[in-house]
Amino acid sequence: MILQSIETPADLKGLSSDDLETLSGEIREFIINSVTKTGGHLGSNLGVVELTLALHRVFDSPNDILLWDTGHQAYVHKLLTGRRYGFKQLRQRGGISGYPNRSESEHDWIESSHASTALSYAHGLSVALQHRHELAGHGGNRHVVAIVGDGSLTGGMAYEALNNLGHSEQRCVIVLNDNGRSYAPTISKLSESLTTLRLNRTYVSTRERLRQWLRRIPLVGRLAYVGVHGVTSVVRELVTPHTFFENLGVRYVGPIDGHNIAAMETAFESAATWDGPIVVHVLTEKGRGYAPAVSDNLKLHDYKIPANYEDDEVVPTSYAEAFSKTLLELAEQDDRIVALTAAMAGPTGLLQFQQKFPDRFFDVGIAEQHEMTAAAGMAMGGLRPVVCVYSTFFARAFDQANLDVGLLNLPVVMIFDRAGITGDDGPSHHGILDMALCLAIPNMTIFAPSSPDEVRAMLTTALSMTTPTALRFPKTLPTPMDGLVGSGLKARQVSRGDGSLCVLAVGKMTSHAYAALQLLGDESTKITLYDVRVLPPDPLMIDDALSHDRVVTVEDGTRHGGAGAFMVSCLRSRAQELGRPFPVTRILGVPRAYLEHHKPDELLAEIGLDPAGLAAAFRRSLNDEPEFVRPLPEAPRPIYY
Ligand SMILES: Cc1ncc(C[n+]2csc(CCOP(=O)(O)OP(=O)(O)O)c2C)c(N)n1
Repeated sequence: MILQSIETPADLKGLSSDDLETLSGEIREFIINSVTKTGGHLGSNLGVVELTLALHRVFDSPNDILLWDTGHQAYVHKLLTGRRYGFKQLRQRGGISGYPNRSESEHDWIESSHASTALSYAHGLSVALQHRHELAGHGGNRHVVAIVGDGSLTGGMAYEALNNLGHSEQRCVIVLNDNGRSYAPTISKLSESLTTLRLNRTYVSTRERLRQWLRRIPLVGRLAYVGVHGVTSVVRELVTPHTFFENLGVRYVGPIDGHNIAAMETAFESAATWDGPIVVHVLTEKGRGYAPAVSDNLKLHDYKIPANYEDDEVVPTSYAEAFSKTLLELAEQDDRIVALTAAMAGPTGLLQFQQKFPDRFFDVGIAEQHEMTAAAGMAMGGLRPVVCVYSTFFARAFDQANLDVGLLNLPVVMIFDRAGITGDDGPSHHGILDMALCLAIPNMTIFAPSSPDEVRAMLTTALSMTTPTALRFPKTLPTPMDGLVGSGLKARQVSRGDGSLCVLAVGKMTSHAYAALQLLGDESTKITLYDVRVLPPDPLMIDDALSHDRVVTVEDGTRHGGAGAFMVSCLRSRAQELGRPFPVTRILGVPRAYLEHHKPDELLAEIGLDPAGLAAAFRRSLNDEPEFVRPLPEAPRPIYY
C-alpha cells in the first residue's frame, strides 16, 4: 500500500507515474470504504483524487496556500496531509470534520463551508502575502491557489471576487474543477458553455495540434504549450469560457483532463509563474471509480447512511416530506404558486414539484441572495413564490429578505429546512440564526411546527397571507406528543398547570418540553405548556403567560436575541401596559458559540435542550434556584491513532 507511506505531501514528490496511478486507486478505495460507513460527501471527493495529487506535488503546502471552496471535496487533501486515521470517525465527535478545519491541520486555511468564498479569501491572502513580501514574484516564493467547483462558481461572491481579482491583477491560481454538477447538474450558461467546450472535438483536437506545434517552437516554450500564451486564443474565441474570464482580466488555461496528473502538473507549474489571476480549467468526473455515484445525478453528492428500520416498521413522515406533499397539493389548486431553490432541489424536497410543474420550478444556482430577490419580483408580479433554503444558508439572503421582500411587504413564503442543531456538518451548518434574523424584519411572520402534522396547516396559512412568512423545521423528528395540531396564527395550549410556571416552547422543542413534563411526574401539574407555533407570538398566549409566577421559553435557535428574547420583551411591554407584575423569566436555547460536529440529539443534550435537561431546568425554575450555567461543549481534539 503506497497510501500507508504518505504522511505529508512531501512523500508524494518521488513517486513515479505508475505509483501515482496505483495510489489514486488506493485513495478511491479508502474513501469509498470510509464514507459508506460514516456518511459524507462521496461523489465530489472521488472526482478530485488526481487533481489533489497534482496540486500537492506542484505546490508546497502549507507554504503555498490551498483554499478549497465550500470544502466538502477536501477528503483527499486530508488523506495526504496526515489525517488518514481520522477517517474512522469522520464527522463524528472527536473525529475529523467533513470540511477543512484549522484546528486539525496547518494545511487547512478556511472552514466556512458556505459556497463561493474561496476566491475572496484568495484575493485577501494574496494581498497580505504581497504586503509582507512573501508572494511569489513580489519578493517571496509563496502561491495562493483556490480550487472552486463549477457549482460554486454560480454564487455571486465568486463573480464579485473574479471581477476584483481581474481588475486588481492580484496574483493567484484559480483551479476550476468542472464536473458539470453541483448537487444536481449545475445551472448556469457558463457551465453549459464549459460543457460544450468539453465536448467540442474540433476545439480539443485543434488545440492539441496547436500545442504540439507551439511546443516545437524555441523560446515560446512551456507557457504557450499550456495555453497561457495568446496564440491559441483564435481557437478559444470560438467558445465562450475563455472570453468570459479574459474579459474580466483573468487569464484562462484549459480545458485539461482532470484525471491526467502529468497534464495538470504541467499546467499548474506554468500557471504558478503567471503574475496575475489565472484560471486553470480542469474537467473531472464526479463520483469517478464508484459506479453508483457516477450514474447518480443527485443523491450521492452527500452519502447518507441508510436508516436502520426493520422492514415491517412504519417510517415516520419527516417535516420535509410533509412539506413536499402539502406544497404539491396546494400548487395543484393554485397555479400562482412557484418554487425556488438555490441548487438544492433534492435536499429541500422539491424534486416532485420540479417533475410535476417544470415551468413553475426555478433552480437559480448556488445563489441564495438572487433567489430571494427574484422571489420578491415574482411576488410583485402576482405569483406566490416559495423560497426553499436550508436555515443556515438563509443568512446569505438576510439583506434581501429584509429590504427586497420585507420593506415592500411582499407575500414571499420562505422555507427553512435543517433548522436548529444539525450535527454532522459542524458549526457552519447549524440553523440557529433564522428566527433571530427573521424577527428583526418588520412584517415577517414565522411558523415553527412542533411536529410534521403541523406543516399542512401552517403552509396553508402562510400561502393565504399577503405579507412575508417563513416556515422553519428541523431535519430530525420530534419525540411523539399528543398528536394534536393548532390553527391559523394561534398558539396551542398543550397542558394546563396551577399558575406556578408557564413554558413557551418553539417548534420541535415543544415535544422535548412535553417529554420533560412526563419526566417530572406530579411536579408537572404546576406547569402550563404552550406550543408557540407562530412568531410574533399570539397575544392571548402572552396574556395568559402573564398570569403565571414564572415563564420559561425554549427554542433550538440562539438564545441571544432569538424567539425567547422576543417573547420576553412582548411579556414586558404587555405587563407594563396592563400594570401587572412581570413574572420571573428564563430563556433556554442555543448558547453563543460555534458548536462542533456531533450527533444532533447528543449536542442538544449537551446544551440542556433534551427532555432530561429541560426537566432539570423547569425544576430549578419552580424552586427559584439560580439558572445552571452550563459549560460550553468543547470538541475534543481529533484523535490520530
Ligand atoms: C451558500 C451555500 N449554498 C448551498 C450549499 C450546499 N452545497 C454544498 S456543496 C454544493 C454543490 C457544490 O458544487 P460544486 O462547487 O460544483 O462542487 P462539486 O461537489 O460538484 O465538486 C452545494 C449546493 C453551500 N455549501 N453553500
